[in-house]
Amino acid sequence: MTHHDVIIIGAGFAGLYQLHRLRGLGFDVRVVEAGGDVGGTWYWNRYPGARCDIESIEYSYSFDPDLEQEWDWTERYASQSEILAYARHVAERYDLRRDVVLNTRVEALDWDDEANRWTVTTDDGATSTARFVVAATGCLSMPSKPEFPGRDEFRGEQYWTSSWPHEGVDLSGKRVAVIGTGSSGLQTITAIGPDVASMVVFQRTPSYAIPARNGPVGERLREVRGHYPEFRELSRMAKTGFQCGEEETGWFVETDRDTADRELERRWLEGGLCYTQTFQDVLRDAEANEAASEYVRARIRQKVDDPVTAAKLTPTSYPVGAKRMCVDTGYFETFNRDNVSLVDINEEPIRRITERGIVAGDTEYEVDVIVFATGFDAMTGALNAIDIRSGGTTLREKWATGPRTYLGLMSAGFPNLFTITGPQSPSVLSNMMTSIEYHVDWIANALQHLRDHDLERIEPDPAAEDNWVTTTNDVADLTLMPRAASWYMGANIPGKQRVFMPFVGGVGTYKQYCDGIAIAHYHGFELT
Ligand code: NA7
Repeated sequence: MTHHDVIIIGAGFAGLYQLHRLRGLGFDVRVVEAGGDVGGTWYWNRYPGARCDIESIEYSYSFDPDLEQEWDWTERYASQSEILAYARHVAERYDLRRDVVLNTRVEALDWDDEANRWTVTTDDGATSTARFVVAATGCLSMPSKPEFPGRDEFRGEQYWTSSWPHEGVDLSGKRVAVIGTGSSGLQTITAIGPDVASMVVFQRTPSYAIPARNGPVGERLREVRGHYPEFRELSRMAKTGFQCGEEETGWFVETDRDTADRELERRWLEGGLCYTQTFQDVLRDAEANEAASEYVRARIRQKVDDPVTAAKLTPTSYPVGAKRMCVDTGYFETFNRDNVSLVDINEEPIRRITERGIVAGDTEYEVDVIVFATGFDAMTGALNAIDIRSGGTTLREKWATGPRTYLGLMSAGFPNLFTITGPQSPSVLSNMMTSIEYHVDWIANALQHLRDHDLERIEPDPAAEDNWVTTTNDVADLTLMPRAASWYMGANIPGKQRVFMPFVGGVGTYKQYCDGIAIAHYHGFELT
């Protein structure tokens, strides 16, 4: 049985950087990755049109100024293939692959309270031990595959956006059904619309989508490269871990209506996820939110020719931003095509899948291909898939009524186990790159501190954890975010406890909090 100082689970952007940082500090580290290559999310999600919706100048590592200068992004929003190429480049450039074991899934973690170490079991039957484990397992990495009766009978092809075939799929000239209209569904639908013979989209909840206004990044990249350190510092202190010109942002309630409308239009024309930052109170005040929501609804109605289809595509049941917003490049216009139609499954529920297609309401929709874009068991899914045991209990049992963590970094009773972008940290409400780098650095500093002080164990004090859980819930309740049945709430997974999982207080605030705790000798943690 091999022993390491640290075993990292996952070789996405979090795992790769954690390896680099800890190796630099002289730790003996091994990364275990289920996929056939590095890249995490960007390794698996290769469906047509897959693209990041955070700008490439922000969605990139900041830890090495040379890397920032040498990697050329081509577009404002990078495509999946470009981001995967970047992950591979990083793996090569820092010689990371020699410590990464691919095609191997971690199945169990067992804490030995005497020896202060974890036993890690993988799906090849092997076990190894480590003083520390870092779960870099991702927030949207455990696909949700809802059961549709009769699915096995379907004679055509079936694909999940979350595990798209690597050899690619030729959909041209085929009759295609797409189930799901979140970010993945939107991108797929927009990309394949012109190629397929016909497409029927099955929608449960319409999405708010803001135009991407994608294009070459050119001049902007050159400009930012001239002052990247200052640029990154602003992103680290921003609410979402990327910049939305927050310093200029006012409050809707203090703004006259004409000015407010002009501001919404400005943000709409700028494009992208900064839209909900138009005013400080969009995600907090119902009136401010309604103005922002209504602005998007009006734009959707303008884009879609058929009023009935437009009405179905227009979200009215929840506030903009309370579910993950989408960024689109012609999604709504796709429904103006003659070969594309929409089924609202609230009106026509999916009854079953047959050998020929999908029966919804009283109609059988005959298709050659079904694409499932049904999302993920977010934030806790990948962690709960591992049998994590300590002191006679499992993390899954502990989290049965919702995740409990201190700072989203550790969970009491599970010593020496860190979670990068874990629940109750800003994670999915932020630029993942900013949040990942922050957690990686925080964890690296903590391990260095332990080593320097001859300590071998760290875990949260249960009282500190209780306070953090209360704080995250209280902060969420100050916003409109819990007012939608979203995957932030676990609402997309039948039977999952509904509790708002990410920390909504902002990336900059969170950083100050965690920095302060580290400086105060890891206040709220027990170090032994
Ligand atoms: P999402 O955003 O969770 O979208 C999944 C979609 O699938 C969403 O429209 C769901 O409707 C729909 N869905 C889920 N289950 C069903 C069933 N059983 N029947 C019909 N429709 C269903 O996942 P994505 O992969 O699109 O995006 C994930 C993240 O990637 C995204 O937020 C960005 O961070 C990038 P619902 O809304 O739950 O009613």
